[in-house]
Amino acid sequence: MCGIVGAVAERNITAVLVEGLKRLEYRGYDSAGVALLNGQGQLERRRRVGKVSELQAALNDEPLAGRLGIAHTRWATHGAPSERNAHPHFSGQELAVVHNGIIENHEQLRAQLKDLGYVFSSDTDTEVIVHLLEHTLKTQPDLTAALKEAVKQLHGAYGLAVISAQQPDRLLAARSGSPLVIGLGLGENFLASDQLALRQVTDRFMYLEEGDIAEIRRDGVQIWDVDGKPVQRESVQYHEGAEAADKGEFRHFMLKEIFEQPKVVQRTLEGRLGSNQVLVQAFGPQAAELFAKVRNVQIVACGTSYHAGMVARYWLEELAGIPCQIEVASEFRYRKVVVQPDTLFISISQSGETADTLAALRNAKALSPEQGGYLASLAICNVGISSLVRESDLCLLTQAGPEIGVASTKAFTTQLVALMLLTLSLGQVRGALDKQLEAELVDELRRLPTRLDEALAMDAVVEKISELFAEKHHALFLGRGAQYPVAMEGALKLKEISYIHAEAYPAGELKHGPLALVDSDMPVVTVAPNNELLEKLKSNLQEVRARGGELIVFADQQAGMSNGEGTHVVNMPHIHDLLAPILYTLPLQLLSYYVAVLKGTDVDQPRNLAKSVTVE
Ligand code: HGA
Repeated sequence: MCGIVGAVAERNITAVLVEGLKRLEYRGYDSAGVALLNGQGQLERRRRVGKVSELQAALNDEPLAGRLGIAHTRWATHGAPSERNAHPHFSGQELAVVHNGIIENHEQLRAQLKDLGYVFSSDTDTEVIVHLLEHTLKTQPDLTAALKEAVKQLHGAYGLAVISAQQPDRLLAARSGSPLVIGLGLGENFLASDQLALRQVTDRFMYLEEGDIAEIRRDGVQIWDVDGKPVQRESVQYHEGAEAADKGEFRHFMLKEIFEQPKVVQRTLEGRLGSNQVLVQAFGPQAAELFAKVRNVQIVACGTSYHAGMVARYWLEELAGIPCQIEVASEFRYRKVVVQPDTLFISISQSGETADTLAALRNAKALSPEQGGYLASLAICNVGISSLVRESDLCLLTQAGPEIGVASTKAFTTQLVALMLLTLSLGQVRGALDKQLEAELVDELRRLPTRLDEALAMDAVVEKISELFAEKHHALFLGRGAQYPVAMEGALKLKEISYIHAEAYPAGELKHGPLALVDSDMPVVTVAPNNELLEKLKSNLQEVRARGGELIVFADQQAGMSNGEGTHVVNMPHIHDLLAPILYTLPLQLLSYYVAVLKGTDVDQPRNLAKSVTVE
């Protein structure tokens, strides 16, 4: 994924920019570039396809030096990976821009700007921004004021860094849907899409918020909010290891990672939502063309990722109208499979190094078209430089950040978010998805981090309920529809970290066998959003109560369920039914966590398990 670095200083900043790009390499990219204002007051740039090391080599051959500059690693969405499409993009010799995100109305703006005489030298959506800014400067000569004016015309997502030969004292930034952070130095200041890129130069950061525009000078920073009002953003001191390697205020990594979910879900959505629709290009420049051809989907994954894929099957068939099959990778890889024509192969893995999933992908790719090969492969993964991502045709990276706890939590919910984005993209491109429903879901996705915060606020209630499991050896988890895989994930979490034997069933299956197990020693956990299956689920729960089973029900506020003898109801925030699997996962994670703490197990490193399963 794209990365941005910028700097304004009194020293030559070429090395700072290149080092920043190197630190962003893990995100995955296809080309890199840098532009600086040189000692003669001219903008100069170097761009290369491939790794930052290629750019570095180009800079060794033809050095650049300057005190104001911007740099970028590009992961193409509009226009092939090539030197002419690599950022920074120029308008004339005066103005340079780097951009993360997608400009949805780029075609319309391109046509207007061409009519005005602007000549385009790339196929990117980004180039419209730099010409639009130059055009705005004709009536509004102040660069900051012109940027404020110009961004009003952009639809879509952007994180922008801008420099001008006319205004050598400032680096400008604009954020809408794609993150940016300012790094505060002594007599010099920096900008990046991720603070990781700037840790070698500073430990003080200021995070831009949605709609912010910033003017960054050597001796200060000025920020305007979405309404154009001057604002102060808090500056935060970074402590080494404050992110991944430190549990902070939390007792275990797992609990820390559970509580990180609103933030990482937000990050996974960033740059991928347009005003009313999902930005299909976020899957890559060929995605729309390819998605239009997809007639079937095959998902392959292991463990928690497999459960994410199971939820996606409900979504893909309901929203995109695409038949979907899912299988665990360790089975799929050793089976002779019959491939339906035009099937998209999707692999899901946190690390991207899961041995079985990787082998399944390689088998799938080895099938020739005559043998009924797959249309293309797509990876949903948390690690940009992983084998799975490198070997797949397309990828969508989850932005969960490093996950230390062996039991996966934030990786799962961000996979669900990525799979919902994929479903909406496929539905949109194939014309199978109602536009109003898509707009509604995009809106709900934007609110999702807040809903997740509300669910986490029920922490103490869930902790209390966990006491019911202290002496138990078995538990049943029930769900219906897309909540069935959520119940499976809940059971897996409980098994993994508390070593309590737990099984998940579709609630309607209860009477076909597992009901025989139900007695007062068998707690039954149920997820009950307020959907059309609720009444059926309620009947299933009566069947449990009639046998003396103790019920723990996570139910929608509007589901009309209340506490009773042997029934413990936790009221969940109301959410769109299609997104409920993401929300209802959280209390099940918390439940497992607190049960494990009560049992005194090694929560972060449960016995016999490893984080990245790189063996068969
Ligand atoms: N749309 C721009 C930037 C792509 C991006 O942000 N990728 O993560 C381009 O294609 O150059």
